[in-house]
Amino acid sequence: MSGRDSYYITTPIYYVNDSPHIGHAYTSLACDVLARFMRLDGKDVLFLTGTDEHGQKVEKSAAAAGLDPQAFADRVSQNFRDLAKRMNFSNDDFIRTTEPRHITAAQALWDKLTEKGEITLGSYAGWYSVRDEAFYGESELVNGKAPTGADVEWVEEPSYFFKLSAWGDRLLEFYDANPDFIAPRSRRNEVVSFVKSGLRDLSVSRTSFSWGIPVLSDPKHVQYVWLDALANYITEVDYPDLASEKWRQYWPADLHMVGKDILRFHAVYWPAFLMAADLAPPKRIFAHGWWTNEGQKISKSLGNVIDPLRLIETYGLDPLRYFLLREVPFGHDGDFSHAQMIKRINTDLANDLGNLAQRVLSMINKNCGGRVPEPGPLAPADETLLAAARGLLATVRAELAEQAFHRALEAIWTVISDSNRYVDEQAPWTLRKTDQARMASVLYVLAETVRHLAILVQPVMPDSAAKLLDQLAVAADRRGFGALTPADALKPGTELPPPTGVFPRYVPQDSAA
Ligand code: ME8
Repeated sequence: MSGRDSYYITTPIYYVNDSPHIGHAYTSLACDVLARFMRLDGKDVLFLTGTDEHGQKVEKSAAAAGLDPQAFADRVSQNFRDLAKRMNFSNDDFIRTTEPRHITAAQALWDKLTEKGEITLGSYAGWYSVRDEAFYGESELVNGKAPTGADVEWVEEPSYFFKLSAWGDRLLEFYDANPDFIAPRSRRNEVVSFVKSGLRDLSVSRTSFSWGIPVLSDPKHVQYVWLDALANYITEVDYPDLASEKWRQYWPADLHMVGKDILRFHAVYWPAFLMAADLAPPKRIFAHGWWTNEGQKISKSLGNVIDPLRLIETYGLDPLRYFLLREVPFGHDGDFSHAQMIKRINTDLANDLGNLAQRVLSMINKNCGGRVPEPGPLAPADETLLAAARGLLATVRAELAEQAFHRALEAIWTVISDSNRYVDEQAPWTLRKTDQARMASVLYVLAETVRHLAILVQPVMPDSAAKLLDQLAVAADRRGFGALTPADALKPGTELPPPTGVFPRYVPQDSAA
């Protein structure tokens, strides 16, 4: 074991019935930023994403594409791996539920639940939605459809059941004892009232199709896709080998990040399965909100699916990463708008951060011989700005502990505004003529502030931050948060490379967007 604190974070594993879109990119991006943040903060991070490849929905999509399910899954799963690369996600592994390691783990979990008397054979008659891969009670239907609007079909088949009905009180006790388990708070209340309204036993096997993990003791049955899928989180850490280093280091997971659509599976079924198998539930589930496109629900049939690759081509990767986490308070629903995207690029990135860095670096280049200037005695305004920069890590850490990306970024941008105000007030271009020693101090304070800002924006905009840090000649091993101390401050006299702009303005072209 590494001896460092660990941080295990997961994305949902995405169905391979569809191409990746902005919603998938969003969830994984949030995880990537947390994973990068925790690494820079000295933690031993395990960041997992992957694809969910079994179930009726995938089987149907494969048939529609004229492929056998495995060949179809291979193809679509690759699209998700490609997206992860293009989005610069730093996942440590990519899991597929068709891999032997996962099949072994999911079957071991099934056997454990059976051995504990938590799974028994019965028969299911009721409504099933293939799109949601979920069972619905008669009373949950709205105008003959699932509450999500998905079509349902009547299913009657022999089925194994998980005794979920017996877990209500223990789940409620668990939520009580772990008030931060479900976030945001409004979602927690939803889950608690769902559980309080009474849980029914859950059908956990299917016989009417075969694209799934076989139940070893009764191979006519395949596992219900959600039992199979959720198990991916423990497959990764070597389940059922509870003596393994990976298990001991990383389980329970620190955070399962999900969209609000799949909260119930993660916050109700999953902890019940785990507790029933004598395993600890994860520490936290965060259910984020839903993106719409210029006010409309995103759907294939409306033809308004937002392709993240297209957005990267148009706006650049780091601006997209910044926009997605800055624009909408994390946890709320959000609307994607090109106009807003352009506004953020031109205001927050080009005008605020870009302009600050560019002004400071080019003044140093022109007036200080291209070397980090030597500061004289610091004035109160200098101390105030440096203190604000040095105080940022604690604020950002506290905000990200609650997955409040927008507030973490807001805090960073407050210091960027302070810095721009300080440049205007101190007017180093005037000092150049009147007091060069004071100009050197001002430029030093600014460069040191930009060093803090660049280190702190690395999780969100890794490439752009690296360019800024290169321009400040910060060594590769001095870019972690451990370097956010006066001991690691820029050394006067250090030669700096010629500055180049890092955050260009976006100028719309006819073909853009
Ligand atoms: O549910 N806005 O997979 P899935 C925001 N395989 N996020 C969105 C979104 C949108 N418009 N659309 C999708 C599954 N998402 C299961 C998960 S986990 C053990 C199994 C994101 O491919 C969001 O994170 O349908 C949502 O929860 C997820 O994609 C659903 O992905």
